Amino acid sequence: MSSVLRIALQKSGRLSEDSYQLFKECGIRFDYGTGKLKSVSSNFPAEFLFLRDDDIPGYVEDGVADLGIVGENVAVETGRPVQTVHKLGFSKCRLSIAIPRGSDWTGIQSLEGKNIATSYPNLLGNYLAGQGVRAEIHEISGSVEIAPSIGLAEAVCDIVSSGSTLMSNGLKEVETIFRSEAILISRSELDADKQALVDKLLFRIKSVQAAKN
Ligand code: PRT
Ligand code: ZN
Repeated sequence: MSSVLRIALQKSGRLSEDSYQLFKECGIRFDYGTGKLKSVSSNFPAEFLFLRDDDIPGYVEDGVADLGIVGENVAVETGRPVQTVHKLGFSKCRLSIAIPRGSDWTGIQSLEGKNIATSYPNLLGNYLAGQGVRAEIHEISGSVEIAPSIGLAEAVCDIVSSGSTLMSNGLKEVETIFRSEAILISRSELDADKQALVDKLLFRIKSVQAAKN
């Protein structure tokens, strides 16, 4: 039986459009946005799965998918042993610490003994440990930036792009702990047929990127 690559993409969110566009520019056709969870390409041996971004590293690790596109922030936070095949250059953002505009900041030590709200407890915990700062990390899954105004935390650690969400919540960005962009990830061991397909895909991706530079 000939091999088919299974590729996991974010169903709907900040990675989706650019991910779909990338395959389109690589000349790989498939239907998306139909509400279906799966789509087979009509002109490349690939099948696409549409998932929540947080689930993609796990599906790639477990072999449900061979490849996936996620933000580096999600790949690192989930800690799954997957390989970064290629950086894709879109969905760029940073993970930063922010505090209320009027609060004092003399450096990362200012967080000692403080409460910090975040959806990235592992990335933040590792960063603080590396800096020798002890703080209480409160994991919340969404609307992190309202935590200080409701008295839940003195600081937040959240994804920032333009900075306008922080600003409109009365917060100032004081330290960037991680920079991220979309990446193509793969399962650590692929058989020779699938690896050949990944190499073919990668060649097309690099050509598309080269044409833009
Ligand atoms: O539903 P699903 O779980 O699949 O999606 P999601 O809601 O978890 O993720 P989504 O679509 O919001 O983001 C997917 C990925 O895009 C993230 O993991 C990042 O790698 C990347 N990315 C790029 C961003 C942003 N920019 C971004 N601005 N992810 C989130 N934001 C949010 C941030 O959390 C904050 O609420 O946007 C707000 C800040 O934006 P600015 O422009 O106001 O600074
Ligand atoms: Zn998500």
